[in-house]
Amino acid sequence: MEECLNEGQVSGDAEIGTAMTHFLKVCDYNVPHGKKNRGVSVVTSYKYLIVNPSDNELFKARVLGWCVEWLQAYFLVADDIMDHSVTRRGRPCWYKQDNIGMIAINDAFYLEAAIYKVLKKYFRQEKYYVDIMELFHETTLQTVIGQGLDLLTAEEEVVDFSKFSMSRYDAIVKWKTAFYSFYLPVALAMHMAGVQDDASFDKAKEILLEMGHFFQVQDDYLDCFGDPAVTGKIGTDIEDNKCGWLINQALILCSSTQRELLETHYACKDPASVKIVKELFVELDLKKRYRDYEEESYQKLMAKISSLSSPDLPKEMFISFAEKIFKRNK
Ligand code: GPP
Ligand code: MG
Ligand code: MG
Ligand code: MG
Repeated sequence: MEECLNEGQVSGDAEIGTAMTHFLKVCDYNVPHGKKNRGVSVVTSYKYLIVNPSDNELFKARVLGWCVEWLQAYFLVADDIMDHSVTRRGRPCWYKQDNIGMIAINDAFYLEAAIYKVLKKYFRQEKYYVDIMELFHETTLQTVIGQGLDLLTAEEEVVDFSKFSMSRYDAIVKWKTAFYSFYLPVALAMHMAGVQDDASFDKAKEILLEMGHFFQVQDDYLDCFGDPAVTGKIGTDIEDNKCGWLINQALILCSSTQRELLETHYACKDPASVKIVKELFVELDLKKRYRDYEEESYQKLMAKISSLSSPDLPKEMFISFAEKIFKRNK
C-alpha cells in the first residue's frame, strides 16, 4: 500500500505539492478501509493457480490486489455522490467531508489514474502487462455502462414502474457490479499465472458473473434490511428510486392496492414514506423470499463449480470466493 501510494506521487515537483498532499489524504481515506474481499481474492486465486509461488510473485499479486481496491475506491467515491449517500465504511462519504464536496469528482479521477501508474511501475516488463491493462480498461467501461443503466432506470422522484423488470435488474447488476467485483480479481490472477486459453476465461466469467449477481442481490437486501452499524452505510435505494431486487420482487407479488401504495411512496425522501415501503416489503414476506433465494443460488453455484474439470480453473478458487460472501451481513 505504502509503495503504491508513493508511486502515485510525482516526486521533486514542488509547485504541485499542495495537490499531491491532498491526494495522499484521498488515498488514505478511500482505499484501505473496506473488507478488501476483491483485492484479497487476487492473491488467494493466484495461490490456487500456482503451487509454491515465489515471494516476488506473491508481492506482485498483492500489488494487483491493491489496484483492484484502488478501482473500487474510485467507483465508490463517485457512486456515493450519484446516490446521495451519507456514510461509507462507517464514516462520512468522502464528498461529505469538510472542504471536499465536488472536489471529490476530481479525486475519483485521481484514484483511477493512480492505478495505471502502479501497473506501469510493477508490471511493464511482464508479458501479460498489456492483458492486465486492457482488462482494467475494459472492466471500467463495463462498470460505467452498468452505472449508467442503474441511474437511467432510476430517474429522480419520477416513479415509473414500467421501466423496472427482473431482466433490466439482471443487466444492471451484471454490468455495474459483477465484472469488476468478481471476474476482474480472478482474471487478473489467471493472467499472472500464465493462463492463455480463452475458453478458461469464458468459463470463469460465467461462474463469477453468477456470483456477482448474487452479491448485488445481497447488497440490495442489506440496503433496506441491513444494520448500518454493521454494513457501515445507510441505505438510500428506496429514496433514490432504484431498480433493486426488493422492489422488483414486490412488483411481482403485490396486489393492485399495494402497487398504488408503492407508486405513492417509492422514491420519496420523506422517512415516513420510506417506512411505508419497508413495511410493505415485510408484509410481502420478502425476507423469507430472500433467504430462499440465497439458499437456492448457493446450491446452483456449487453445482456449477463441481462440474469444473480444467487445471486452469481449480474448484477451490471459486469456492473460497463464494464462501467469503454467502450469508454475509456486511
Ligand atoms: C454498486 O452499486 C456499484 C458500484 C459501486 C459501481 C459504481 C460505478 C461507477 C462507474 C461510479 P450500489 O450503489 O448499490 O453500491 P453501494 O450500495 O455500495 O452504494
Ligand atoms: Mg449506485
Ligand atoms: Mg451506492
Ligand atoms: Mg447498494
